[in-house]
Amino acid sequence: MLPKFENFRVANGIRIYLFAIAGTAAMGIDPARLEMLSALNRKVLWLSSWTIHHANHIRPNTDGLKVGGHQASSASLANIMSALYFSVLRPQDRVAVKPHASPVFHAIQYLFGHQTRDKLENFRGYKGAQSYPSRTKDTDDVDFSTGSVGLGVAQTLFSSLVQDYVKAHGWMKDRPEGRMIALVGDAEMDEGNIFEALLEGWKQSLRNTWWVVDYNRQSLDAVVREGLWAKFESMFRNFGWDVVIVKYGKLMLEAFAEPGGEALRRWIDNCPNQMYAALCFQGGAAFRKHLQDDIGDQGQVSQLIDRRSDDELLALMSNLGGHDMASMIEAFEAIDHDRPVCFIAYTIKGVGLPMQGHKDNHAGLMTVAQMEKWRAAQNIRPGHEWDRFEGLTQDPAKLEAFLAAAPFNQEGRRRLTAPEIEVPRELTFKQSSQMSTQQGFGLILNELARGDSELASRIVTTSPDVTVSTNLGAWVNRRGLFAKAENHDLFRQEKIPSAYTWEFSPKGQHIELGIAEMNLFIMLSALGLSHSINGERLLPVGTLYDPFIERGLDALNYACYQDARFMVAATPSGITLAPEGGAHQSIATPLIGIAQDGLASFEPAFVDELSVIMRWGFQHMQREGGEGGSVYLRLSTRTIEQPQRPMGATLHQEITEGAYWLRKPGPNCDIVIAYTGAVAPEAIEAVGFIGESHRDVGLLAITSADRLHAGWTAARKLRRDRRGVQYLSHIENLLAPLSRDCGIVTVIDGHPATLGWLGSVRGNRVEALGVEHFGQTGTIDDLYRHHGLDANAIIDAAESLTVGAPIRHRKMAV
Ligand SMILES: Cc1ncc(C[n+]2csc(CCOP(=O)(O)OP(=O)(O)O)c2C)c(N)n1
Ligand SMILES: [Mg+2]
Repeated sequence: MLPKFENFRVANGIRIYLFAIAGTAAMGIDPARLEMLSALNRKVLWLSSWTIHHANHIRPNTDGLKVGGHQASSASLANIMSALYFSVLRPQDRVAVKPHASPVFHAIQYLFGHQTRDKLENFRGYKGAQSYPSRTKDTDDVDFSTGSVGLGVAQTLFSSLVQDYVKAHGWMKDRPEGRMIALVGDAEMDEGNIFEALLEGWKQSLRNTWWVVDYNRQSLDAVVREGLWAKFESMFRNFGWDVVIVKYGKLMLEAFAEPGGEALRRWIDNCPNQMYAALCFQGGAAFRKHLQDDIGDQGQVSQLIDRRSDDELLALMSNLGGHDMASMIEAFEAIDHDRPVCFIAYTIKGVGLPMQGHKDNHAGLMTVAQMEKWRAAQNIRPGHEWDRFEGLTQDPAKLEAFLAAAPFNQEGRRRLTAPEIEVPRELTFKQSSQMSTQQGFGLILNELARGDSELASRIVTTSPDVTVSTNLGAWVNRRGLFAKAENHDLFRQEKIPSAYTWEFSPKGQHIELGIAEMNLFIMLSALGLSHSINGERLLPVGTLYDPFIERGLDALNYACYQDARFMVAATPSGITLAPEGGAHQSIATPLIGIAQDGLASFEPAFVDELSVIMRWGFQHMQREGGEGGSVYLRLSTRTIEQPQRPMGATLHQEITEGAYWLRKPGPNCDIVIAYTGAVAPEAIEAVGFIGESHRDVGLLAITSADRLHAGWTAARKLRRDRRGVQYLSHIENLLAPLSRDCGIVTVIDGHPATLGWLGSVRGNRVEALGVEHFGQTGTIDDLYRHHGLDANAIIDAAESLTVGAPIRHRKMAV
């Protein structure tokens, strides 16, 4: 079915609709519906501007800081969002709102009755409506958090892929497929992660995704380059998207149909972005002058212009497609397929406000006088600014009924839930005496893949082209790769020997990504919200090389911010990946692990610890609210001797709380070695030498500096908040038997500050060993010696802490 647009052009076989038809009747949009939508749009524009104004000019300011908010960016999207939320969106659709249009979102929810006046009055204040839409902090059903531009956009794409995954696995049941929609700033499109996502979407046959570009041709600093739309258009088409350009509104189209209208259209098309923006700011008289100077000598155009007052002329020239309700509704409703669509909607930043079009309007605020004038113009009585329908001429009962009938609202709140998936009592693996944690990770997943637990059926693995090198191969061999269509491993069919079977099918449980760590984390973010978006729980496990966490860090932070639940195994890590060299060696990641909110970080030394941590992790990923979160496993390729030991409940608990005594300190302990991860053999060896002269030396195995530190700070806060409470954290309990004189040497293949804080727990002196400088290639021995992580470095550090009690034994060079 063709949309009833008046005009389109065909480029490479794709219809690009340029403008809406003049006159609503011909479009088939019920005029009464249009009237309601236009009225609500006016209200949304008012409420979003007023919310920001109130926060900046009316609410008492106690710290002198500008509160801020983006009136111009909000105005730019008010009409498009009104069209979507009040009419086009269905309950199953999910939206990522341009971050700085947050006030528009909250205004819409306020009109729906899902947002309180209190929160709007407290916009950007403590526990008020958030500056940028937040799934976790806002209370009005934000579908996807946004804030760091670009990430929310990509999230919609991956969320659509996840929906396809859920459907292919037979879990959608009767739920209709939703559209994943991003409202995108035109300058937001500069973010590279969007392009990375586009390519991945193409590879994975993306469907059900709409991106609506708010094409106001302004960024934060300036007016954007000419012709950007054409780059967008060809790029999106190149990736298999349909492109719909909504450039002119109804008033414009009517004018174009008048004698001389074609010349006006040509003038608009050729007007440079800066000039158009400047004229929008200056107003009707300025437009008249420029039009007359440029095309006023053509009789019919002059008459066309002269027939309009300055205000009418400004209204005409501001009537770009994105600000025209009928045009936007028509453009959205014309889509009758599930191909991805990019809408490029022409808009004016700050439309309808005094700062419209001004190049400096990004953070601009209306003055009190401007707001007063605007308020009066809209018949809004002082003291009634928050009244939902104040100043509208429509019957409030009809507006109320229209809102109640909006399709978006028909199924109530939008957060779905999913039951918890049972985690087996133990995650087993094939033991051997020498192993690395990375190898153990692969073995544990392999064992899960062999079984038929519900847990295994809900695990989805994903990796940015490092599936094999992070030991996911065995899992993938058994569980297959996910694709909407089957695709067999040709090497296998041709009987060419290979350790890996690369079979794609709709039932596969591994999503192979291209090399883009941003995509990995946004994919994990989308998979990790499936319980809430699709009502079906997935337990995503992603793998990458540890140093490249930093490449995807903002996306990791974003995923945690919106409370997505996933497990990430980062391997290999540190300088222990020795021959791989400096740029592959991660120094800062343990500190990221400590500092990243929503992420419990672990660095086990032994595979039995890892299996306990993974089991705990799968439960942690499913716990409600602040109790749960995501899990980061920092692993290693270093093969080390594995302990053969019984694992009782206490040890299980200690491992997940972050530490246990591998060798308990004796009564006269004056030195403790506390180690994390792959340096365990050096720590054990050093303790052996030290023990020759210091019999009571203790060896503390730290499986999670993050959990230990978090427990310690939480306990102190608890004691401060509730005086008299005697609660001690795990690390305080562990260190309690030590005397103040006991020194602690900490050692980790990562930044020494990760464990350096241990000395503050009970006032023990600390020597913190670790890596502070970019490394180089070499053997593990070479590099541990170079960075001071070897047994002798640990012994030297211990000696510096023991007063008058030298450590006589050292490891001999081999
Ligand atoms: C990753 C990131 N970098 C920078 C910013 C700061 N910032 C917020 S909005 C913006 C400009 C956005 O322009 P555009 O996308 O065109 O939106 P408009 O305000 O024009 O609607 C910038 C640079 C941010 N929020 N996130
Ligand atoms: Mg812009």
